[in-house]
Amino acid sequence: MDQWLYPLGRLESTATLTVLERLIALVSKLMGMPVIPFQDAALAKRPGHATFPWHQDLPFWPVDVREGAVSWLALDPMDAANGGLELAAGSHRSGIGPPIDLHTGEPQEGYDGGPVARPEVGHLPRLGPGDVVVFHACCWHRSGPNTSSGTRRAWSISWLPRVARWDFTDVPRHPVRGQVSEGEEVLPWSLSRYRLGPA
Ligand SMILES: O=C(O)CCC(=O)C(=O)O
Repeated sequence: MDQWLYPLGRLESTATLTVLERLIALVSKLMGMPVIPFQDAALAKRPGHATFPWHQDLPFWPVDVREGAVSWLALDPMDAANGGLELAAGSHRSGIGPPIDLHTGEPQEGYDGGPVARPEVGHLPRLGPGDVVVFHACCWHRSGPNTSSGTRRAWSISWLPRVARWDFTDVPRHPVRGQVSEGEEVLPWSLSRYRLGPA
């Protein structure tokens, strides 16, 4: 899959900011707490692109909280043939696991915990352009190979509770390191990165 980190930070489009503001309201309601966007990515799964293995997103995030959400907004129709997103319903309840190597599907090198139970069955929501699915950042998800002739694009945003702080202990190589300070609130960075109004 091709990925571009922080596309929103590079765009001048006010339409995109309107979508972001609507998503803030939606995700805050679903999470039952005020949330802030923390990173976003444009995703393109082209014909021939392979499986993206089962993983959770939270283990990749350099923060001190154990809660968060992901909004995954389809930009093209999505189905099994073009490598649609699959979610393992209820899997967030088993808590946070290790970061998964997205090439091998196995825990990243250095993981010395016990065996990792990965889901066997996924639920693939059928989405059209503009539809969004929101899931807990500990929900296991994957996508299959794109066997169709078209590109499947999406825009995903990661969301954190407003009170979250940076913690790079388990994620020392995150790209945001160097731009922020350990222990500082994520909020000011989020407001400035996403050009949102004052808190
Ligand atoms: O868009 C996809 O196929 C999967 C994306 C994903 O799992 C992720 O970005 O964490």
